[in-house]
Amino acid sequence: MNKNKIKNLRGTVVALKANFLIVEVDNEDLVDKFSEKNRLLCTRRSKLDYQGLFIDVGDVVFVDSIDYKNKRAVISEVEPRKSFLKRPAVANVTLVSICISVDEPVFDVAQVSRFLLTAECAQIKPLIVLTKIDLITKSDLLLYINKLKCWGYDCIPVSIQNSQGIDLLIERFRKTKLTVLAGPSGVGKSSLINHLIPTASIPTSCVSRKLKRGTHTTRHVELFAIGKGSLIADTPGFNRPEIVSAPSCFASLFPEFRRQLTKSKCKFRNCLHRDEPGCVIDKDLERYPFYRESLEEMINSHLPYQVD
Ligand SMILES: Nc1nc2c(ncn2[C@@H]2O[C@H](COP(=O)(O)OP(=O)(O)OP(=O)(O)O)[C@@H](O)[C@H]2O)c(=O)[nH]1
Ligand SMILES: [Mg+2]
Ligand SMILES: [Zn+2]
Repeated sequence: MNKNKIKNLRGTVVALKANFLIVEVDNEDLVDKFSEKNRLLCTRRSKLDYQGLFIDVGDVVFVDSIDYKNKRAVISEVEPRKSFLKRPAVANVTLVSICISVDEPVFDVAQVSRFLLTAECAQIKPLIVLTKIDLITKSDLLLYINKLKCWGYDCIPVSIQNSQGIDLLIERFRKTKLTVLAGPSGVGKSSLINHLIPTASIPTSCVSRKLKRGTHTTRHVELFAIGKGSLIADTPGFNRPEIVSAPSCFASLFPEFRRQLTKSKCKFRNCLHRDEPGCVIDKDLERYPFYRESLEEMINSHLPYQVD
């Protein structure tokens, strides 16, 4: 790195707005130079375009040509990414927090599984946040917790109505560098961030009575600071994440199948765990029908498979 670059400020892209990138600079000593947050509206040096570098939310960048008065700057360099989540698109993610409501919208095994599969594909360990637990009884909640445990996942049950689970969640997010809240529309991702960070003031809206689904209120990814050095991303909800896997690796994306496959081996090395003789996968597991259906869909699809 040459001397010139040391003078530049380092920061994180917290949002994309039209052709601009909003960068929050790391240096807290500069807070006086900004009226509130250390945020700058940035364009990018054209050399980055020539290098084919696409900058996304979560990217760590260096800015120069800083105009403190108008809060403008130019991005001159992007640090290599440590990870990248494709949808929602966020760079340098260290925790994917999948938000699932126990009701309004209803808990749907296939939908929850699709979200979990996106994290598994990106090789990022997901944390499930079970939201709106004020809407169900304690015994029903225990059923959900046990269900997820059988799939191989821990969860943090929360409610913004009675603040249950909120302290635990804050503690977890403050220990994490960059958490992404992902999940279907209407499960309460933005409401949760507003509850955790009252200054965030993100617009939220009610679940549609008629469709019993969210109304796609959040349209863009945005990062918020939650404690020193920790960020949390609000993202637009989407209802049916795509499964990107080859049929031969698909089973390894399910922790409960992985567990069985490490204990014993199927008779055939290329077993797809359908009706092959000597298959060790327990067909009574709750998510087996989902696995089987998705596998058939994958095999019958004429699209080329993408091997991860
Ligand atoms: N009962 C109950 N309602 C909640 C809770 N959290 C959020 N909600 C409600 O759920 C609705 C949807 O919340 P949002 O925060 O807009 O949901 P979202 O996940 O951000 O939705 P998108 O932006 O569309 O992806 C709002 O009416 C919230 O008041 C909760 O803990 N309990
Ligand atoms: Mg939202
Ligand atoms: Zn098998």
